Amino acid sequence: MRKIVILTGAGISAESGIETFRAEDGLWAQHRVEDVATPEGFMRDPELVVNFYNARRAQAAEVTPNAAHRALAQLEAEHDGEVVVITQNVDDLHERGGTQTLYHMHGHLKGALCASCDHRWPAPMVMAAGDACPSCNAPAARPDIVWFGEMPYDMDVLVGHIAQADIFVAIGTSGNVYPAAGFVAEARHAGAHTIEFNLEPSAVGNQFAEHRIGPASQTVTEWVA
Ligand code: BJW
Repeated sequence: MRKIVILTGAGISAESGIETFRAEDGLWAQHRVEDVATPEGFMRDPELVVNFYNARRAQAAEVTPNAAHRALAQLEAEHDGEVVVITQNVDDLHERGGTQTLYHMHGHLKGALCASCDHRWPAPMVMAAGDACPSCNAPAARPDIVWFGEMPYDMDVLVGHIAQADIFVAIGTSGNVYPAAGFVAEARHAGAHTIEFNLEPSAVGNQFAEHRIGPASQTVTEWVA
């Protein structure tokens, strides 16, 4: 009963119509990372950041899971052993595609977080800068997103899953952002077979034992079949 741990990134949602970050016309070509994806950027201009995530939330609500999301749910349903999906994505396409065991290590567009007391609650479709926290009442609502310099969620649990993996798979992630980019090294250290699914080898591509090159909707579906 082999345990499969799967890390996904923006590339798995690209064919659903959500831009990736580091493509030539991706999100970081349109917005300065320092402005929209750091706590310092949020302190400088909360309205800019909240509007950036309002637009992303609206876009995510309009798209649907693609064949790669559905294939992972099928794998989980049919595999004789544990399947764990760790996503860096903040959309809900894995959930809507049917995946059950899922970790959002970089947070979620559907969440709001109090910058003052850390209380979490469901985000409205349109957040406003200065919205009050329902728990402490501070005007400190922010998107529940892990920005640069912040600790990704559930790290202890994720590291435990990776240490037990028999197969570690990364799908549609550029391998530029840590700690996620370091998971392949941890999985290899634990003795897992490692497979990368991408349009091209990632920044940590040389650490994978096997590569499946091409659009995830095809390569992941073929792998699961
Ligand atoms: C397809 C496809 C198709 C396209 N089919 N494939 C120096 C060295 C090492 C680390 C650091 C350092 N300086 C600073 C750091 C730490 C920093 C970091 O990594 N910085 C780097 C830039 C160097 N990391 C952090 O700050 C993290 N926190 C942290 O480290 O805490 C301390 C800690 C210590 C010890 C243990 C644990 C923690 C936090 C990182 C937060 C990242 N946040 C973001 C934005 C918020 C979310 C959002 O707004 O959506 O998360 S950044 C952005 O990048 C987003 C993504 O989740 C993340 C990864 O991007 P992803 O998914 O890989 O997308 P792309 O666009 O880069 O790649 C897409 C890929 O898909 C490409 O390869 C395409 O080819 C492929 N593709 N179509 C298959 N159809």
